[in-house]
Amino acid sequence: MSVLEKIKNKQRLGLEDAIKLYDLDLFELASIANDIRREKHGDKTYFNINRHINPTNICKDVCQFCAYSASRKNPNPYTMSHEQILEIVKNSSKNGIKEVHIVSAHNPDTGLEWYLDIFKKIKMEFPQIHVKALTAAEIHFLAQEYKLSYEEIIKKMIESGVDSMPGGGAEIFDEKVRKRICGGKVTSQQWLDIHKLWHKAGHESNATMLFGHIETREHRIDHMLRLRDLQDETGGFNAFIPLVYQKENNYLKVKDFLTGQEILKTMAIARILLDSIPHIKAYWVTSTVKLALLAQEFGANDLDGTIEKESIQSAAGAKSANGMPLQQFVDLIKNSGFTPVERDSVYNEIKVW
Ligand code: V47
Repeated sequence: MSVLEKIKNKQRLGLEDAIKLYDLDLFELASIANDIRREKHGDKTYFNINRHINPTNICKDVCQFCAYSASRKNPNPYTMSHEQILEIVKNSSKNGIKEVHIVSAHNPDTGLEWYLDIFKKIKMEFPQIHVKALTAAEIHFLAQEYKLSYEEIIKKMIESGVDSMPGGGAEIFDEKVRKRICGGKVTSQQWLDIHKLWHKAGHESNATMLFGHIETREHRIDHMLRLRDLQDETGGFNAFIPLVYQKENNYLKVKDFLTGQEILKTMAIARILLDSIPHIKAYWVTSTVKLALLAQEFGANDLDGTIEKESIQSAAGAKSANGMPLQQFVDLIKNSGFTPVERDSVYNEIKVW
């Protein structure tokens, strides 16, 4: 049976068939992914009003793709005080944010309580705000640093008020590529184990994939299929987020960058393969806004949010340092023919704009 027939019959594709999807005509692929997107979500495009906070950039790990952590290339180490963080949340809450997205570097100087206390303080002062915090890479770092099990860290996160986990730290699961781009940090299996434990504890998370660096198409498919397997087991992933590699100020020597066509094909393939992950997020920060809007017709049904301040990808060249104003966000979705639906962090609908 051909790949197209298998898709028509709603048969799942394995690695060999999935790779062939890249050989399809761009618009044929778009049409398949768009049909699935419309069946699942109609013309709704989800977004949230959120604030990203990156409390420290001091990191014990050296990921080759990272321009954010304090290093020779970015010699501006900082660690925010809890007062500074609370002030940010206070100001952002006036703008109507529903979520804080807190991701840090792996800072060995702060102490475990520094990480956990800030969640407690945010929850105490702003109980209505959803706290999405700590990637699996951070959880692994904290577990190692403080000689605790993943289960113990997860228990402490939940007790401190963390509601959901962001999808960062997944990068590319293929072990060889991973060793070259971020050797020494959480392994692929550990990343998956941590999300599994988080899901088993009754909470939801997202999953990312960093692509467009030294990986091949096959590595991307392998990454998605490992996520699909875990999702079959736990059902805990809300969204898959393909992050396009940004090339400035880091140590990776990448010669050829992705074309828009390759990015859109990857989004569409994600929508086709990840049948059990409800949402595909076109993260406008890394795909560019224009491509993210186009991605709505290639399977993506979520554009993340207004963000307000973005430090990780903008350090590597993305034009996202100041987020995007709400009205502009809504207008862009509307003008591209979709219905902007504000959501909370776990995809309950809040308002159709
Ligand atoms: O894992 C680092 C990526 C991620 C670069 O869960 C880079 O809703 C591109 O976790 N080019 C962290 N990407 C960001 C993250 C995230 C972002 C948005 C939404 C969600 C969510 C999670 O940032 C890291 C890494 O893959 N990153 N450097 C770079 N040069």
